Amino acid sequence: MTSGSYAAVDLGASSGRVMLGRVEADRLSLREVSRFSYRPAVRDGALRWDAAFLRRSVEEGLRGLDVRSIGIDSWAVDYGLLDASGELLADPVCYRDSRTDGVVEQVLSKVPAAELYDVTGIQILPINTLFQLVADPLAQQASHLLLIPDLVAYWLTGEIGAEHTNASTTQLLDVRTGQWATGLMSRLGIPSALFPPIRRPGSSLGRNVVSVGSHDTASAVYAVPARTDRFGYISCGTWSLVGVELDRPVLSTESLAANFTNEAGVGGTVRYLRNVMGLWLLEESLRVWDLGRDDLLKTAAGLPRRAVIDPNAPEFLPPGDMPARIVDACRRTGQPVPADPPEIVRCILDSLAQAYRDTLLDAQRLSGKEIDVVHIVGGGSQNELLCQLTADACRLPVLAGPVEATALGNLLVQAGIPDPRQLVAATQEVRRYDPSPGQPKVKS
Ligand code: LFR
Repeated sequence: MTSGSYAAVDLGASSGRVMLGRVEADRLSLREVSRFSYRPAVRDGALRWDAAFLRRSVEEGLRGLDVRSIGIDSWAVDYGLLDASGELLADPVCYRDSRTDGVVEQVLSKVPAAELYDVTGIQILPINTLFQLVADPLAQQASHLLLIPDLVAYWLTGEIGAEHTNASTTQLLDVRTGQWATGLMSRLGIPSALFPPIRRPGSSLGRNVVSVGSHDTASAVYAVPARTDRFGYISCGTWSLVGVELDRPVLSTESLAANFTNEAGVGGTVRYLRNVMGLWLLEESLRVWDLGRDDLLKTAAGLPRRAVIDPNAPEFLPPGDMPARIVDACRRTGQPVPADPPEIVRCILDSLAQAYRDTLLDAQRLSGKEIDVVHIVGGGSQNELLCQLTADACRLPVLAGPVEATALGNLLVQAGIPDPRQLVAATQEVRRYDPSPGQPKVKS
């Protein structure tokens, strides 16, 4: 390992940050040096990210930093298309855009789900790059496709490549070989020439940029402060990524039916998990209400559990009036209808906790890996009510923190720390939540 200062560029769904980290054999500290907010907006007929704003914000955030190297991570599946001269053809489209409506069915009529899963090991979600590309008219015109962190790395270095952990989320990577699934691409009319060579976390890109687990979830899982391998994790932000870490993928029919994914982790691990819609449900609701989050959470903590929705229902994916959609889902399923914002917040958190429990039970059943603790990392680890409800639902202790797992995982790869989880556990704040006494025993 190399002690020193490192920069982590961490781009989320609603804001990006440049973090400055100091890594030593027994110390790990982190400071935010710049934060910039953005939201995808409808332009030229689609919900798009503002590439020029992202580029400017990252470059300004990094200016003047004295660091050994820079690592970049972001959300998965979205991409920019470049022309032959290396210019973006258009602003990248956000995975929440409706262009993928109906595309899953269209693709599955050409390549059956079982085959798609056997080749890629990836859960079938309409957001996946594969479905976005089939719906993208520019795909036939472009010369290169770069996933968001690879696009930022290209702006900083001029190098093109596809980092492995994030490339796995496209559903166009062969889970066995770790290389692009070109046979699958040609059957779907996706030009394989778009895809640059795969690079692994830890490799150097030049100009001080080092390839990290560029999928934010891969970086977050790398920094889970687990002290044993019998743990489940919830990487909890806009999405909640819920699962276990494995040495090899699970590609069984049962696993496909349960829509579990085998995303690539740092260091050859497999992130066996399912996406749960996550704090998006809360964030979108808060945007409608314009009420204080802390007060709402405090009131919600004093309420009983009443209605529970399926957070993964497709109707919750697009932006818009989230409270109305939640109320409607409760009414349609014949449950008590939440009457005010605190009741809706309580419904969201109870629904997430139940989805976490179901997902962790499924992960154990399908993989054969047993867990006796649940780690919650990311922004959601600060939500005390959610952590307690998760401990109660899972009937397992929850260890919450670090909040900045993604940025830490990014730095730890750059520094080449031999035992990253041990360093995180020894240096970062982690809070424990035990299941409340007197709760009924969970049946799987
Ligand atoms: C989390 C995340 C998830 C991915 C979703 C969409 O930020 O990267 O892992 O499924 O965003 O990209």
